[in-house]
Amino acid sequence: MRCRILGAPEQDGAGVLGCEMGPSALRTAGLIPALIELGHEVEDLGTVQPTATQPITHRNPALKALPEIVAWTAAIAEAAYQASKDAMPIFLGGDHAISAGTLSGIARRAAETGRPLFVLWLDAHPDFHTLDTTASGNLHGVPLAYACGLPGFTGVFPDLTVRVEPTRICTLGLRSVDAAERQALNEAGVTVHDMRAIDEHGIAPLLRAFLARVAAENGLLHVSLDVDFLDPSIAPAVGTTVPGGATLREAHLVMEMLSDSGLVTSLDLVELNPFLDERGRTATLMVDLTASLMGRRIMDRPTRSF
Ligand code: HAR
Ligand code: MN
Ligand code: MN
Repeated sequence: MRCRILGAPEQDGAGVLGCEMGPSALRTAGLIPALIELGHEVEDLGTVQPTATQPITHRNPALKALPEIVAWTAAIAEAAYQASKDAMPIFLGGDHAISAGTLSGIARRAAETGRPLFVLWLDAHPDFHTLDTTASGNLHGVPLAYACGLPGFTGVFPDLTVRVEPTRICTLGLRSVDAAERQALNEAGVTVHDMRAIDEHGIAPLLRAFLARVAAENGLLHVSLDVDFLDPSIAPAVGTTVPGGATLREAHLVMEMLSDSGLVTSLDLVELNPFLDERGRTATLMVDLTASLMGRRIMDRPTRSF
């Protein structure tokens, strides 16, 4: 597989500073050698530069760093569109607001291929606020809603060329959902597998059903992996830890099933805050999970299946 690495050191979307160092930490933890070791062709495109900021005012006084996030979104969307032409882009965040750009750029690319775009959102949070419903004003809480074309972004965020179809999104691992998000997720028809569902059914059948849908429709699959999908005991380097997250084994299983499916066409690694890490363990874990997604195995498997 040919991969393109893009650093997006955006940090103003999170309430805690430090995600700016995320791409460096992922590189330091050996992301690129790990991919090469697995036989992939890796092209490192370096760091996305945000466009110039313009003053923007908004009726929601809580919004933080709106001009900066808008500028990042425009630049990342264009970079994502370009990088996804003939390779698998891997976006190194940066806080989760980068996905406003990655998703909109990938959706534009997908539309040209004529194949439907599916999104797997691995996160404690759905990040499904609009600019009007967010109470914290931290814009890493809005990217999925923006990419789906929910109301209120028009004229503030960059216009969407193509929106992501909410019924083709599956969220896995949710355990911190605000009331407005809950309602919006239901109305939009997003598939939600919260932590309770994972506990009741196991993570594999839930993921398998989604992958079967993607395969049946010959879809493209964008995976967005937020560090806080993982339990804080194994992944402390994130500003928004939520107890009760995915275990090491659940997370690796997800990655291995994704790899076996052969369906993943783009990837976000987001919310890593190296300032909060312990001797690089979270960065190292994110690299290990990426390696599993990209083909690393304990043992060969007799058949390729998910
Ligand atoms: N829903 C909360 C808010 O809007 C928390 C959002 C946290 N988002 C992330 N990315 N850390 O998932 O403020
Ligand atoms: Mn998130
Ligand atoms: Mn999160």
